[in-house]
Amino acid sequence: MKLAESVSLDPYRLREDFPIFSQKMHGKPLVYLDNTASAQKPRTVIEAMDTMYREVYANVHRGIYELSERATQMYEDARRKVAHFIHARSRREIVFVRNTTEAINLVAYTWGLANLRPGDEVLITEMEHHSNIVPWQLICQRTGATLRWVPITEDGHLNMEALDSLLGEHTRIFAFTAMSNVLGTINPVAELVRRAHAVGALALVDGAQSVPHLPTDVQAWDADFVAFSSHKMLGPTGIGVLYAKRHLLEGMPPFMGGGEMIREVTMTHATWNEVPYKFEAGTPAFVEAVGLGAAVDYLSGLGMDRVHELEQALVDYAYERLHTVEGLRIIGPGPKERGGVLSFTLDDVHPHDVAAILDQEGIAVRAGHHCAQPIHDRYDLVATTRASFYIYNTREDVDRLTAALHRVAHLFRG
Ligand code: C6P
Repeated sequence: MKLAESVSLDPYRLREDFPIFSQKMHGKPLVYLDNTASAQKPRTVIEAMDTMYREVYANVHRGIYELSERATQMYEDARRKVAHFIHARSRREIVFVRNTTEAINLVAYTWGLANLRPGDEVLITEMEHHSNIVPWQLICQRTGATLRWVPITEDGHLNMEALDSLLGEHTRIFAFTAMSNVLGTINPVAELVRRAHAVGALALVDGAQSVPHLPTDVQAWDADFVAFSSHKMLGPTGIGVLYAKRHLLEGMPPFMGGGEMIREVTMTHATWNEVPYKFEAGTPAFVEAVGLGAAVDYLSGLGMDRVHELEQALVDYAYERLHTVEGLRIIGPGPKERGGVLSFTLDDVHPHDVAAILDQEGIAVRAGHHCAQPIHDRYDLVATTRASFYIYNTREDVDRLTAALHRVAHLFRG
């Protein structure tokens, strides 16, 4: 057994890789618990981008001079690393986009507009982020297709019986999240894809929350499309990924028109470049892609099984500790069935007040509907406070959060 597989990760050691933790917030060590929104960056990611700007900066796929060829090589190496990380068959199945939102829009506006008709159905779930709702609403309005929703159970799971009755001969695509950004629910992706395929539908997986935290194997899932963002997996903002099976990419019309996505342009028509370049119009975010490649190296070095194991232990601990706060209610499934995301209410205290008080303690959490209003509607809530973990969070962070929440509860009761 390799050493990397046998030893648990030490978050105290890992924190040292993240320059942001060397500062204080309101005079206290920073407790960063907003990882579901965006994760912090290790030195290796920052340095990879810095080096590229200093030493290898030139536009990619356009120059026939040494610097551009080196930059292109680095950009394509990043694509290879991402393909390997999620077990894609080939780097050609990796389209670089801006983020998860753009990846899902790309599928909706290309595959969706080309294939959906009145009478067709697009199936999503009640636990989706707005990124996997609004593009489908827009495309259904334009094509006359119908949007249908899989409901969730009280304890935050997909209602699998309802799913069976919703999937049918009219379903053209089932688009669902692998892990909820509010409930933390980890969905049985391979099983959901299998059920979609059984009725002849395609399956799109929103991997924004799962790819950064769990091992990903798109071939084992047999997913048709998977969308995720670099900034949530220790990489830079401005770059994300659409994975798609190659034959689907080849059959889809382009999303945006412009430089590099073409083979030939005349005054009357244009033909398209091969995939994935057909979908990468204009100068891509190549420095960011290299930063994402460095993030993938970092996570691969840790091992995604160990990342999950570390977060699982922390979420177990946090679930127990937070329940010591009077009036606190966590929504979603039990700790064994969720990733490192805990959204909660605290009696009648508004989540914005909770977050503002925690901020004074140097603790960063998110408050609001987390771009997932239908989930909040489902639980009759307007907003929740959310604490979310990553590899650099410690039990001490959870203890500080718990102590601060005790103070908030006391303040508002008193
Ligand atoms: N959720 C959160 O605080 P972008 O913004 O395109 O990188 O990711 C969108 C997105 C899509 N799906 C899921 C499940 C998500 O959680 C997110 C982003 C952040 O919960 C920012 S709103």
